[in-house]
Amino acid sequence: MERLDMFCYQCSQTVKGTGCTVRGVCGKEPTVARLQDNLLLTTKGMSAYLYHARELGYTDNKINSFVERAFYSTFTQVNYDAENLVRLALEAGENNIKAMRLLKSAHIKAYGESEPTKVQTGTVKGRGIIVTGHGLKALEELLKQTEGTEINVYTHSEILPAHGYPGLKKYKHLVGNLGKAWFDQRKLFTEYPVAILATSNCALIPKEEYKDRIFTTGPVRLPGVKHIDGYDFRAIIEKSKSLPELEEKTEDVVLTTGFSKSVILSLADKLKKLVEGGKIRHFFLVGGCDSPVGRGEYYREFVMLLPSDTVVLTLACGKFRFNDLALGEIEGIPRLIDLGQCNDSIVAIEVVSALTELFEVGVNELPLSLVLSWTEQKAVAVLWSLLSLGIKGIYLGPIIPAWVNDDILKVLKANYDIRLIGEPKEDIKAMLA
Ligand code: FSO
Repeated sequence: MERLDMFCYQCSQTVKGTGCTVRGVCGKEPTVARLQDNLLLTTKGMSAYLYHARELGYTDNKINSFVERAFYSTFTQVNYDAENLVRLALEAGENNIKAMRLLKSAHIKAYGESEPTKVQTGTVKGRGIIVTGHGLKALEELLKQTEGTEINVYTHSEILPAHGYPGLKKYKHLVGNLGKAWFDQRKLFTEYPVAILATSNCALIPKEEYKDRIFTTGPVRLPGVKHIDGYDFRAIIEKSKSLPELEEKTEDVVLTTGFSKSVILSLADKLKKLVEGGKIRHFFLVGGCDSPVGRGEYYREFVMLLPSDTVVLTLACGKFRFNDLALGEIEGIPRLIDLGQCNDSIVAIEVVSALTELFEVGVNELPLSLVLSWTEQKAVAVLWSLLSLGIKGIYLGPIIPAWVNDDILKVLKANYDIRLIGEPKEDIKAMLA
């Protein structure tokens, strides 16, 4: 029987070989197909935020009905209209703002508003569980169930901002953070012989070395890995107890996370004075999803080269490229401000909107530049949110998003002045000019 090598969902044809060669043959222009891909990615990103909000009991039917419409618009032979697909992407961006707001408010209602918190890296003596992903609800349930067991809980990657929430930091056995962005996990999880809980996307297929001590929950499934339905974590706690203790080995790097909208707004008058007095020249929002491909080190070089009269706001796992740097302060204002997870882009949006009021200028006249990384998954939803707000001149990298072809790039450049990252030094010069 002939093997089905690939099914093209754009044209409903099966294709032999490793790549689709028929795009365009079905009557859809490749650009239309790519805009459909973009809409799929954007809606997928938004769905992740909706999932975590629903876990905490919050949902919004208007956003859900948009998600249905957006997915339906990516059906075979339903929408060939490139302009309409761009409009849908902008609408997805607007809905993603609502989804992020829903999730932020769910997090605040459940755990209080986060506060700047120092997070130790390295290990403390005792048994441990590493939690990776974005799922605060899963982390909370694990913290409750491990209380008094002498098991220490560590965050990894995007769940680092959990340390800032009063309702989570109250657990003394939430002891620190291990590792950086999501793609170091195969090395990290091999290095630390403890149990691991994966709570969301960005879980990698495990190595044999730790396959028997990693567990998944929520939407995550990994081949040959035990899955925990609901929030009964007895199996992972038992596993952790059967594993050796970690040695006391704290590292020198102490991370700071948990800057909330309220904290930033409480600094508004001071920020205004510092900007007007020439002490703060420019703000940068540097963040997004970290990519193992392309020139990811650009973001570290970029932040390191910034002049000392600038402030960096950051969020999502892209910050692990540089959040160990000691950038110091400008008259009490930290030069590196971690706003949280990728969904906390809503905090960045609200802070930017507050800055426009504070300085009485439009968003594109603010002394602010945005430098985003890897706009393929949730970050693509965030990108369209920013574009839907009319923000121009955003820098993208470290690779061109996969859904962008030359025609789409032309439109993004013409309508939104989208730029691609180049050399950090030259980019900084252009942004400050
Ligand atoms: Fe990073 Fe992953 Fe959260 Fe993304 S851990 S890469 S799609 O999830 O958004 O920042």
